[in-house]
Amino acid sequence: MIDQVLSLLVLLSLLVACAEAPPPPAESPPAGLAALYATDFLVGAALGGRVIRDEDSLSRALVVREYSTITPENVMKWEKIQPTADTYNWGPADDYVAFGEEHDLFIVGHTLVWHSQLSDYVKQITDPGAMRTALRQHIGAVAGRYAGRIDGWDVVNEALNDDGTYRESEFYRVLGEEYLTLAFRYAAEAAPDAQLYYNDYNMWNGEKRDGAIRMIEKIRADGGRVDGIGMQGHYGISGPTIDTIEAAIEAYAAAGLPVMFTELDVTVLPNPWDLEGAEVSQNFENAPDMNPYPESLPDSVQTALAIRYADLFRLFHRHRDKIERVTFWGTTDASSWLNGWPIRGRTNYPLLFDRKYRPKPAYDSVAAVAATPR
Ligand code: 9MR
Repeated sequence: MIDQVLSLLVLLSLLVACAEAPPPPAESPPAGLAALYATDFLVGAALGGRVIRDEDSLSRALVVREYSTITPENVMKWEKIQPTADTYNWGPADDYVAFGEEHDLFIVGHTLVWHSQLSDYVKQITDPGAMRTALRQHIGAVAGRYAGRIDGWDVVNEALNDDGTYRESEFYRVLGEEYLTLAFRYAAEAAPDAQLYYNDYNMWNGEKRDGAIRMIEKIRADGGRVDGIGMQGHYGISGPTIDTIEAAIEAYAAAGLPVMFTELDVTVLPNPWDLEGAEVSQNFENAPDMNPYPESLPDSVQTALAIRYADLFRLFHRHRDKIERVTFWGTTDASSWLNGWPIRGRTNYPLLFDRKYRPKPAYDSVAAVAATPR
């Protein structure tokens, strides 16, 4: 009898032990930066034409693995999507949106109203009524076509000078500041469910920052809906300082404007003119000392880039309650616009993936920031 009770006890303890046995190893956590920052903000990349046309399957795989949001680098710009008043070129934009939907990504539209890459027919308009019509037609057609599918639009891009005054764009010359409110009102009409953003470079600059806040307060007072600020984020290794970027994030948030970092990259090449930002009309002659790393990036610069990215992502993480998205301007160093600006034909290294699609030390440092208790 005692023996039977003992064996029953042994059997019972075995059953309990089995019940408490650790579960089989869980599947490894999802790879990629978006997963690492999933509770903080979306992370994504801009897609160039080759990626959108499915001519670069490695970049597509990289985007699907790493990111939760995409932006079209060029295919939705005015001159591409509506080259004349009555011609539309939907194909590449349709492919872009389909790719985002297929992979369940947050899809950004870029950009409805911008002075650059603007169709000639718009540049020729001088009559205010005709300009209002052109704006409404363009925004209505483009934002309307993707209503409910594009999650957020850069409605107006780069409307300000660095001192916070209005840029003398075609729109401004014909309509004055009225065009800003109209753009946001037409976008809200055409795509009522999309987030609507104002997007610009050098948004850390105090004068520009204050000008942007004044401008958006005016748009809002006049009945436009603005849901957030796009700080493009075309930065250098040592500037702008983390403190200046931080002050801007705080100022926008205090004005009721969540922040997206929309076009992040970090140039490592010489910049003797102290150019800041992304004024696309600036271009200069190439020379050997302007292109110091044509073959590969020295370790010291690779490390400096990794440290810069870690500093930026520590800042972003600290302000994750104010930041909704961080988008890199491109997928790999090979296709970055910074190989061609402000000097054509250079070899730059501004992103997290090298020319062979391999993660760089900067990638590891961004991933490590997500993994470290901060
Ligand atoms: O990355 C874009 C590049 O391929 C184009 O040639 C350039 C033309 O204007 O525009 C680049 O993207 C810009 C973006 O649309 C707005 N902010 C500045 C970006 C870099 O110039």
